[in-house]
Amino acid sequence: MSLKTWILLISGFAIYIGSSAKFCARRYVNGKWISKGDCGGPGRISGMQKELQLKMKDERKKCIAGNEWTVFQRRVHGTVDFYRDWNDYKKGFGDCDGDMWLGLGELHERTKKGDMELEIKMISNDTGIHWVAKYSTFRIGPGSGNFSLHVSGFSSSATFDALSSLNNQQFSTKDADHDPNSLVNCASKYEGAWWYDSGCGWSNLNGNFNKTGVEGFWWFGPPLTPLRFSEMKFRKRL
Ligand SMILES: [Ca+2]
Repeated sequence: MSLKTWILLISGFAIYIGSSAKFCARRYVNGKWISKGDCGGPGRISGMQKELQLKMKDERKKCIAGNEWTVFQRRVHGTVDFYRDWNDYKKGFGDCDGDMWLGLGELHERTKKGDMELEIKMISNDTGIHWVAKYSTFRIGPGSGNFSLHVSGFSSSATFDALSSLNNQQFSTKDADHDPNSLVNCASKYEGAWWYDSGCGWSNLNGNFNKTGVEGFWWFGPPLTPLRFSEMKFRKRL
């Protein structure tokens, strides 16, 4: 590895030392790059950012913004396939700037102390109305319990609580049916991956982005409402 291309990643920081020993440090915070030092022309920065994004995507670190909100699910463009298997949902996938799922393993590690709160932003596909659903406690259990959902303390001025009824349910994917309905694989039937209950639930935020029925991407508002956007995030409870 030459000095010219040396990039060091330490806790989300990137340090670049060019051929003329110029110093450049960048950090990815809340969806933006923050620079310090002489980061040179746009061409060089573009290349550096691209390499950084690839490295940090692997480590899922670029989705994590210190003590602020950590986004763990986003549907915005519909360009990423969410009808995936258990291993993908465990590891995470997508692009932190766009459609993404952080990963169940990371979710458990970062919420296991039980001191997190949850916020879900949604936009109705039919009306364009924005909804925010808040939960004062949020925790994801360990892999040994199939990453069960633990959520309570709902509040919202506009929409129905379509998640608390799924409290204590295990996560299911099309190849890993952990829902309590012995007759149906809810993840397969509804083309998603979620904490489905015996009736397959009141929300399906990892459902098919391009469908509008129960196999689609929806939240029970009420009624069952197709969405064009969702973003799920958590932070330490204030
Ligand atoms: Ca089942």
